[in-house]
Amino acid sequence: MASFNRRKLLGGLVVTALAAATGGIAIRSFAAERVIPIKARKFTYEPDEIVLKLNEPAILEFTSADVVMGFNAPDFKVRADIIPGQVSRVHLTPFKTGTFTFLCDVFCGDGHEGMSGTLVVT
Ligand SMILES: [Cu+2]
Repeated sequence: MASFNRRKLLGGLVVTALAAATGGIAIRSFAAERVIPIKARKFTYEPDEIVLKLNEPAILEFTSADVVMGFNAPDFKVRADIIPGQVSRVHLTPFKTGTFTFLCDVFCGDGHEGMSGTLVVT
């Protein structure tokens, strides 16, 4: 009887420790992800310069002011469709520093070719 109670107690401790560990990780990653709202409109992004920190997770939150647009940052192999009435989220943890170009990769009208922005990772 005594050994049974002991096992039960230990089992309970393991479960509690696991819950605390996973809960802790979830809270930390949530807090660390900086959310950056970006509005796309013909033929620009607002802001058109995004500054991120190396190895710091960020969520880019895109909305469109008019038509369907795209976001493509080839240096980090991330892209998204930006659809009016929706929020498009791109998770990006920059793994290199520098100044990079992102661009619209969905034809959105005359001026589309020049629709780009700058991603600065410090
Ligand atoms: Cu475009």
